[in-house]
Amino acid sequence: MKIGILCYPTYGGSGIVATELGMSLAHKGYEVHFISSALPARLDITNPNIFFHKVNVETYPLFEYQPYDIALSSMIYRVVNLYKLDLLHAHYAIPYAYAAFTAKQMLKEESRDIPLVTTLHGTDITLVGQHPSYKHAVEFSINQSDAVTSVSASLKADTLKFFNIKKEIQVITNFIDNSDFGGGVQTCQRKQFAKDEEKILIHVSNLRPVKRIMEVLQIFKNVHARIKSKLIIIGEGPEMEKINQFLEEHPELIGEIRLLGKVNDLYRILQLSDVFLLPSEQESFGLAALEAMAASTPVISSNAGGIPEVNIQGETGFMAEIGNVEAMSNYTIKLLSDENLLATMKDNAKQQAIRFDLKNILPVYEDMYAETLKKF
Ligand code: GMT
Repeated sequence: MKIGILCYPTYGGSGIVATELGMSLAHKGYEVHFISSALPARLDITNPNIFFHKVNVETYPLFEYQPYDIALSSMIYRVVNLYKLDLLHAHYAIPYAYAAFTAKQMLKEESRDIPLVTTLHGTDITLVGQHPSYKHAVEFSINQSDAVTSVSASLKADTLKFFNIKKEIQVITNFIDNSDFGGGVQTCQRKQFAKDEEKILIHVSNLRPVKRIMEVLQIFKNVHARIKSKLIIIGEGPEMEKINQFLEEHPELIGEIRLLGKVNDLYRILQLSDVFLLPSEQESFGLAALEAMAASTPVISSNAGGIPEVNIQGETGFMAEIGNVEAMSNYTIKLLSDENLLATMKDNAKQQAIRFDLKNILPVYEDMYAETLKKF
């Protein structure tokens, strides 16, 4: 089967899921064509079954804004024609499902068509997709798709609540390839970040307001007052300025907080960590939390959206109401001051990641593709 994957190339969760899925399909022998504005961050382009098609947006003096969506739908149409694709899989409703619908219309002009699967990832439904500028286009794109999946039961419920959806939505949860998380931790690596007696707290995100980064810092401040510890923050984004402001107001914490930006060997650093902080305001699933669990790192989080489907209260970590910094701080202190509890939760976190292993989820995607093609 030849599959076209439409996704964001950046470090955001939807792009990561799309890339990991595409690479796994390619390893199984599918021909996978990525259509995106840049090479997706984790894409291994050396696999002969993987193709990348960059969407080029021509500039023109008349354009106040570059019409990316038009360039995208034209590229989808061209790739479907050139490589004789069997199925399109859009990750994130806008612009991908919307542009794919337009490409399908172009094909229909020539009495052809291609099935479109749309996977809803989160903010396309709960945040940006709610905006009046996009809402009707999101609803339309979902209803025009031939199959629709969502990454959690919570996101499915939100989609049905916020939009008038006429299509069945199948929940196919996000997944993790646990084989990427092998190997023991070498002390020298840990020593690069903390002394032996210190615990390591970590947060990984694209530092958008929805991640509530100030709460990550406040939790760390509370924990640090009680437990010898360091905080590692991985990622880049608009809230970075707030982190700098916090450090200006708390110069005593400057040496205690490491800002690593975007890193490629994320797994290695997760494996060194003792607890992952995720106080998000919204989180359809929380792939970052699952990645932490795959590295045997328990999670202290809010209970937003789909997080309770991933982080099990008192088992793989602890959850508190969104914004309850005190509870999240106390849970972190409780976890880090009890070595037995920490060891148990590290094991439990790994077991939870194994439940979400790629080998369990990939066949569900394959069945869904086969079923979609059959019905088309
Ligand atoms: O917010 C992000 O981290 C990026 C965003 C995206 O769509 O790229 O992530 C969403 O999709 C991820 C993959 O399915 C989910 O794990 C995240 O929970 C979800 N983010 C939100 O809902 C805020």
